Amino acid sequence: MGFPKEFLWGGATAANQYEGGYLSGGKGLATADTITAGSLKEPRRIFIEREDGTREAINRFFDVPKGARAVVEDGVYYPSHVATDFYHHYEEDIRLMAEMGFKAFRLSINWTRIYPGGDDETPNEEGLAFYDKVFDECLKYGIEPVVTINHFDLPLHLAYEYEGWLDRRTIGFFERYCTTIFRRYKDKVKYWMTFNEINFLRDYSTLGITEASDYVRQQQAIYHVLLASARAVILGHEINPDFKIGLMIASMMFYPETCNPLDSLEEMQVTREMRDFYYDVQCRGTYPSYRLKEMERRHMVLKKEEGDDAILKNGTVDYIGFSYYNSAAISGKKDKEKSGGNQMGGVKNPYLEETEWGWPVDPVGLRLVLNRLYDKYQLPLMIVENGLGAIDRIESDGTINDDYRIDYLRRHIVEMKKAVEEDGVDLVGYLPWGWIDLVSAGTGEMKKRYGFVYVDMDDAGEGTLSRRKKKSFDWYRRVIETNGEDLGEGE
Ligand code: BGP
Repeated sequence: MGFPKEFLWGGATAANQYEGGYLSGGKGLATADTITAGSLKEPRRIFIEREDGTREAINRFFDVPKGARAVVEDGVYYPSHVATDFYHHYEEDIRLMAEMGFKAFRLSINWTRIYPGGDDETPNEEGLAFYDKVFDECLKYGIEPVVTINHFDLPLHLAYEYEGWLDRRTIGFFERYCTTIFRRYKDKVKYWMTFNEINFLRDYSTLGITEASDYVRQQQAIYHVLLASARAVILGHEINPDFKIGLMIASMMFYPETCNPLDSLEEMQVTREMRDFYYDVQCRGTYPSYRLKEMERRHMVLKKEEGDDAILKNGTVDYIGFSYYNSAAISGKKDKEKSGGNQMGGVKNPYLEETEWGWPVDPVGLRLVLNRLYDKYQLPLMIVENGLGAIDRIESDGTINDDYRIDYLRRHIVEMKKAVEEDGVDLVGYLPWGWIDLVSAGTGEMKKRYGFVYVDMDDAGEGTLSRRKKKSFDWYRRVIETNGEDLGEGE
């Protein structure tokens, strides 16, 4: 009973929030490098430059008007530029992972480190060599790298010259990037994921398109992303048939707020639109009927090429990677009090407490999601993000007693254990988010910390970047050592 012997315990990160070195070693600029810091109240922004040369800062999720483009503004602090500097700390950090007994480490490769402009003919050797060093260091300790090929960043040049994913040629550039990294790392990396939280790619910074909220433009760009993902799976298997190539979807559990059938209907639609559409395409290899009907109603005809259907069909994934932080209650009524959540929220759920950032905490929701996904898609599952963003305090004796984080993780592990032991879900790994402190994707803050390891860096980019273990470090080390049997007090 319990977790399988080869269960992948570890932790997760993403280049744009962790790596830093934003122009080091020949790296090009990515859309993520143009997003400012924000907070729970102040949105992250991007400076856009219009055709007439005027500049203005706008909410990063708002539409960039046609002809305008995101730029890096002088004198503005951009959290991705240094982040928590994995670029210069990778040896120390991987040693810390090894100390905790990590079996796996999820990181993303920065596309712009390999192809600085996205459409370059040849890759940047210095960038490739950097990840060689990272993977070698992991393998030295028996840590399996789990690689996200694209995590919320896009070469800025592709946004400027091609409107990013709106242009079909971007699929070709992505294929070139995938071919390069698959060949280069084919004996070092086995687990890959194509696009991080593919269900949240919908704005300029993730899709690279202006007027991104326009339905036709957005859907066409997403279609190209889905095709690119399928092409990556096909290519990867040609290069190394042993590769395991997965998807990555933000997978909250959605509940109807009440047993009013209208709430249920709304919940079904939200689940499809926000989550399952992406599963259906990437696991089943075809657009589901509800999406085809929706496009028909909106008079949208996808621009396709011959052979596309076969690409989607043949490029289905080997496993499911997903993030889970919270659930969301869905109501058919518009005037309800809202709650927060990972990139999207629902209405207030009176049964759940919320984090300092307003995200409902729902460990049972994790068990439900695991079961729903396994029932429906029958593929191995890997939890590649889960965790608590909270403010940590360093005590006068230098310790950080993050019992709240331990409590959050413990309660989620308890539920995932039930999903394995009692429900028979095929769960292969648990890689909690931000095993070390890094920049928040949602707010750009440093004070929203997730790590077992504290990094001395603040919201203004000030700090020594020194590392310090939190109380949760030893707790998680013990969890891994006992393969999830000893979860400490509170069980
Ligand atoms: C997911 C992302 C991560 C990560 C996490 C936590 O959406 O894949 O990149 O940051 O959420 O969210 P946040 O950083 O906003 O707290």
